[in-house]
Amino acid sequence: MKIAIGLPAYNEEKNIGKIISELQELDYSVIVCNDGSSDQTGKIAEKMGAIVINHHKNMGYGAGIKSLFEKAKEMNYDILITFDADGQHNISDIKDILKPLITNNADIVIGSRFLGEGEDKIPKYRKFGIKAITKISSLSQDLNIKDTQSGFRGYNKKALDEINPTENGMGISTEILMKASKKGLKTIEIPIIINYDGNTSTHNPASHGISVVLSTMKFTALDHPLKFYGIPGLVFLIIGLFFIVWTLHEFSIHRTIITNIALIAAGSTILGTIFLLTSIILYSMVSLIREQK
Ligand SMILES: Nc1nc2c(ncn2[C@@H]2O[C@H](COP(=O)(O)OP(=O)(O)O)[C@@H](O)[C@H]2O)c(=O)[nH]1
Ligand SMILES: [Mg+2]
Repeated sequence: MKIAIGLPAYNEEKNIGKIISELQELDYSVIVCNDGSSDQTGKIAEKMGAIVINHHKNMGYGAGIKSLFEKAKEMNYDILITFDADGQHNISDIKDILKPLITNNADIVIGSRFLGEGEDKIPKYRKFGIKAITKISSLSQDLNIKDTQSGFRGYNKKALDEINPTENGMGISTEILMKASKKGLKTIEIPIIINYDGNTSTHNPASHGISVVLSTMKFTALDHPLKFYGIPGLVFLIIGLFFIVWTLHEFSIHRTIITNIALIAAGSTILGTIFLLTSIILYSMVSLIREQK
């Protein structure tokens, strides 16, 4: 069985050398996606004999994962493990992620920070953030996964072939799980322990959160356009109608138009119409595209 460890890396010259050498000692193939780093990350990885994909500019965590997926498929690996290049993940946990994939008990294995004793090691504010993001990403689909944002994951060939991720940002972690759930792939979580010493985060938690919320909304809208845009559209139209009737009523009695009420009537009707049209257009487009596939 061909196994690759994929490291998404952005300015990780401090840690990447040590991680690659430890992985190589265990005979793993290492693929590094050097995502437009301004430091020596790419040079170090190449020198050490890792397979290196260089992005000419920084494109984001998701773009890095996409490149790792593509490389693993192109080189015919049976399993791809994604592993952070900042030293937060423990190499000794890799064998636990591999086991269910090798024995064919899962298509995707997530190293979860919220199972077992790992949870106590996470700083409080990070824990709150990760849990909030996980809640949001579970809202639209019944993912039932405790740590949707973990970057320590294993994918078998089936998962690599059937999931086609598109997000360039942090939203990719949720996107992959949503797509896996739709395709009926089996995803399981196993406990891991994360190190939180030193500088362990490139992006601030707020931008991470916003990126996940936006991409969850996007994929939910594409999945259920009628519900996502149609229902708010109808609500706005009903509100609009109510205010139109009110405006007419006032006019018939006092012969004046009350500006505020008339404005709400017009605004709500316009918004409702836009939402409804969007839902219908999007629904037709998505149906057409699905048919073509
Ligand atoms: N390809 C790519 N990798 C990134 C980017 N930002 C961070 N990473 C890598 O993704 C991994 C996790 O990033 P990190 O910022 O530590 O995330 P956190 O620990 O979840 O806050 C590390 O290996 C980083 O080098 C990026 O813009 N592009
Ligand atoms: Mg980190």
